[in-house]
Amino acid sequence: MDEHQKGMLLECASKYPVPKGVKISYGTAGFRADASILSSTVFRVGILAALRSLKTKSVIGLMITASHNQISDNGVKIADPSGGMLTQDWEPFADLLANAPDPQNLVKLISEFAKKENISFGGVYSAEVLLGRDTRPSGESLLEAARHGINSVVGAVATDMGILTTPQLHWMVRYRNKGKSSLESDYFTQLSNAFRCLMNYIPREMTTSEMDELIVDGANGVGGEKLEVVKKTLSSLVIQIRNSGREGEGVLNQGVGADFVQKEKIVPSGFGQIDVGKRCASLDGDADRFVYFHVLPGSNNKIELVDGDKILSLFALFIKQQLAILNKEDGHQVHLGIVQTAYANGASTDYLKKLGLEVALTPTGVKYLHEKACEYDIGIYFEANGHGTILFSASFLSWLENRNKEIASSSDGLEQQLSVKRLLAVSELINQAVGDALSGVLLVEVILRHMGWSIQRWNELYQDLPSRQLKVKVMDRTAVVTANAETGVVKPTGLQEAINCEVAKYTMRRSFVRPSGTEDVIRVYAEASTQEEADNLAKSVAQHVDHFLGFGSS
Ligand code: G16
Repeated sequence: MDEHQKGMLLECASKYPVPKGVKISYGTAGFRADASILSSTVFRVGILAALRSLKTKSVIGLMITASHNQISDNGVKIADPSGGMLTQDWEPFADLLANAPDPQNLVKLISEFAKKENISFGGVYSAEVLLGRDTRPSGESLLEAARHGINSVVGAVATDMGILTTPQLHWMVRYRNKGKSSLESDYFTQLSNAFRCLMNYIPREMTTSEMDELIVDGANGVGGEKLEVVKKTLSSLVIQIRNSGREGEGVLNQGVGADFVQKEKIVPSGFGQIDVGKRCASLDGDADRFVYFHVLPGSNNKIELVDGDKILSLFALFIKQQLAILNKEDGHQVHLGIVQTAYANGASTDYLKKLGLEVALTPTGVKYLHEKACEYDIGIYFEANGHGTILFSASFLSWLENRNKEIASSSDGLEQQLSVKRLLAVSELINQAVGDALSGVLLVEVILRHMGWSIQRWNELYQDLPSRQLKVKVMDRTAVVTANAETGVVKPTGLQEAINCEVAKYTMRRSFVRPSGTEDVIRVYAEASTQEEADNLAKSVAQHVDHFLGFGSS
């Protein structure tokens, strides 16, 4: 690193001092904290993104969002050249960078890291970073901090793509690096073309009830506004959007959104008895996850939740059907794999295994699930909270494309030809970079029509085991260390034994705890044969967590 570069970094970094006493760590999906303490972190992640761009000689994405967290929080996620999450190899450096106490220290770290990674400054390739942000009020100033971070690397260019959903930014990075046009309008065009294509391949006439409207809770975030755009391009889909973030509609993620609906299992604000039985979906704050639900009759606003596990099951069933049609004649074996986390409802895993599917388990976090799903010809991954997608390997896609080209001269029957076309359209509709609520909702809608199913029929695929999720505020969440895809606690000593004792009191039960990587809490999950048992098990495990690590309030 030459003196000019050093000088630039020192000068810019001095404008973004680290707040006193703050230690921040790279979590499940980047850095996340109260927005008021994040400027220096975001500035430094700007530098990191520019370094990553120099290292990979590719465009990198930087998204300002705290997704499902409360409005006063914010955060930063990085998209690698493939559009996926930042490589895990760089997470320790991200931690060091964010916590370097002063500009001199920061420059020393960057210089050493650049040397180790063979990154040269001021070379022929200039770094380029695409910036996006969600609708949080703190987003604008944090985006400026990121821009300053990027601009403190000689020659680096920051391109502001505006207010976006997180998956849109990931998609843009992926397509830019493939040399394709990657404007927001290209994203919308791709989604609507693929959706129309799949609708055209539905094997029968649709009944009027199948054309029923879908009601979407936009979490008062960016998703509602973007869905309005999609909606205008698709005449065959009737969507009513509530909690779209317009003035007076409510606060981002407050009593609304996929995280609220999935955890609380009650209607989001703006929904009620008037919606009983209707097909509803809920997006999260940056529209990277979604769940479905229908409202149950009664005054308590309870819902029947159709979560990420059931979305996964629907997708798996559809893909399996298409592959079965294709495999019929030439015996071509496609490796289809499913990836879940410990939060997956036990009934969903049983269902998927009964379908004959291979199911793998990873720790929480898209970065783990995505990596595992890449190992298959088609990998379907979903977290119960609604974050997931379907990945198609490059070799399987090119096999499909070739088969599609040869269709006119091949001996394939009509159904096989349609299966090839359907799978190709699914690979275009569903975001290949990261879980995406907009494309996910469109795929659910088209598959339900393909199957001729209502949301109630879909929900009957299997019956969820009763479960409960709680969170416990603790002094230091890093004190909990887990193993075996987060199903067992290694530290603090004695906590796992205490959980085992609670679990032993019930039949058909399971419970685990893990530190959240996005909120300052320990999460508790319990599953049992009745709701009362699941609630009691979760409560007693939460009390143990509080006893070991908390403030003693449970
Ligand atoms: C992020 C991650 C998800 C994870 C969620 C909760 O979602 O992308 O993989 O499930 O956080 O993580 P934790 O339990 O560690 O707090 P989002 O939608 O908040 O970006």
